[in-house]
Amino acid sequence: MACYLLKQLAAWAVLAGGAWAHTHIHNPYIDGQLVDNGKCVRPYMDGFYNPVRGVTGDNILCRSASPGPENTETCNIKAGTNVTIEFHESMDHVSIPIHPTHKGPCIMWISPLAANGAGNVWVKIAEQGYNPETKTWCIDDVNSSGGKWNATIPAELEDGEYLLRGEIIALHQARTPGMVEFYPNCVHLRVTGGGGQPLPPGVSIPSVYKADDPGILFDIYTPYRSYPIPGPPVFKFGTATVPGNGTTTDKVAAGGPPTNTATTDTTPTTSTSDPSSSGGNSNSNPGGSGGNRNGSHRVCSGKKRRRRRKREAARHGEF
Ligand SMILES: *[C@@H]1O[C@H](CO)[C@@H](O)[C@H](O)[C@H]1NC(C)=O
Ligand SMILES: *[C@@H]1O[C@H](CO)[C@@H](O)[C@H](O)[C@H]1NC(C)=O
Ligand SMILES: *[C@@H]1O[C@H](CO)[C@@H](O)[C@H](O)[C@H]1NC(C)=O
Ligand SMILES: *[C@@H]1O[C@H](CO)[C@@H](O)[C@H](O)[C@H]1NC(C)=O
Ligand SMILES: *[C@@H]1O[C@H](CO)[C@@H](O)[C@H](O)[C@H]1NC(C)=O
Ligand SMILES: [Cu+2]
Repeated sequence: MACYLLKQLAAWAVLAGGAWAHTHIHNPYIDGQLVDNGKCVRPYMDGFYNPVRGVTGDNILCRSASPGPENTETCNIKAGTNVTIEFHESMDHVSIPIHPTHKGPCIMWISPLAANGAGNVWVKIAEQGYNPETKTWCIDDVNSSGGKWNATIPAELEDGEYLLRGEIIALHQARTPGMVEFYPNCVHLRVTGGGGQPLPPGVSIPSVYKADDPGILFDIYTPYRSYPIPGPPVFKFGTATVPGNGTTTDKVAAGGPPTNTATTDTTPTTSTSDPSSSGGNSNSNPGGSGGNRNGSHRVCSGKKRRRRRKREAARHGEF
């Protein structure tokens, strides 16, 4: 009861105090060059900065005004170079990127544009979670770099048009089921100069996320050593995940057939809850994930735990 009340207070405090404190991808940068005016980002939904709450929330794919590719330009990018996404609270690229109460991972996915985001098409190309050495989350880094976060377009990728989905997952209320916050936006990219290899089959979004994934139902106010980034590991050409076994990777012959069985796991329940999951190879964060929590953090009982939680919550500015 007390625990329930505390959770509710926390939720209300954040809702009341931080209604504006959300974020959106304002601009991409292609190989370091700013692409201004939201060009190549799918048109924003009304309330462009609002999160999508829970794994079944509306607009979780791209938070876009229309589900189709209309009204979006496609930006050229060379395979092997970086795409940078830039998060900001307001409709400009000078405002603060994201409120410091927000903690959580960042993920980038790509899929063939022709699929328009539907089906088992999404391949994870970058992720960054929690770094236990520095005790920082990807969101902290995003904020301190002015909102920017990078992924490298694989050099091996075949030329063509792709939909890039960049997302931040904010966990400040994620200990309450259904309250995790997704901040995705989608960018249209035309890859040139690539190595000719097609994307492997991917996962479907949002069904890759389950409400009780350890990285979705997560309590940042009880102590943690690690954080399991949800979804399959980052895909790298030349490696294949073993279906059904989370993040185990096998080398396949370098330059192997493009039809390799490099399937990202299409059975997300196993891939995301596998306790042996290492969280995969983060694109830019050596301590990005790893390990797993066994769910005990979800238990909400005991005076001591409640006091500690309250302290943690206060320190994190949740109240
Ligand atoms: C991201 O990529 C851009 C362009 O390549 C580069 O200028 C910037 O330093 C990169 N940032 C990080 C954190 O790697
Ligand atoms: C987030 O970024 C803003 C703007 O750069 C900065 O003023 C603020 O101190 C940062 N917050 C944290 C917690 O790093
Ligand atoms: C591209 O981004 C990655 C991180 O994703 C970074 O390690 C690398 O230095 C960046 N490359 C350039 C040329 O900035
Ligand atoms: C799954 O991974 C474990 C630990 O790495 C390994 O022992 C096991 O053989 C793998 N199972 C399959 C089906 O590949
Ligand atoms: C979960 O963690 C607790 C505390 O570390 C431990 O006592 C318990 O045995 C673990 N349970 C499982 C299923 O690993
Ligand atoms: Cu917010």
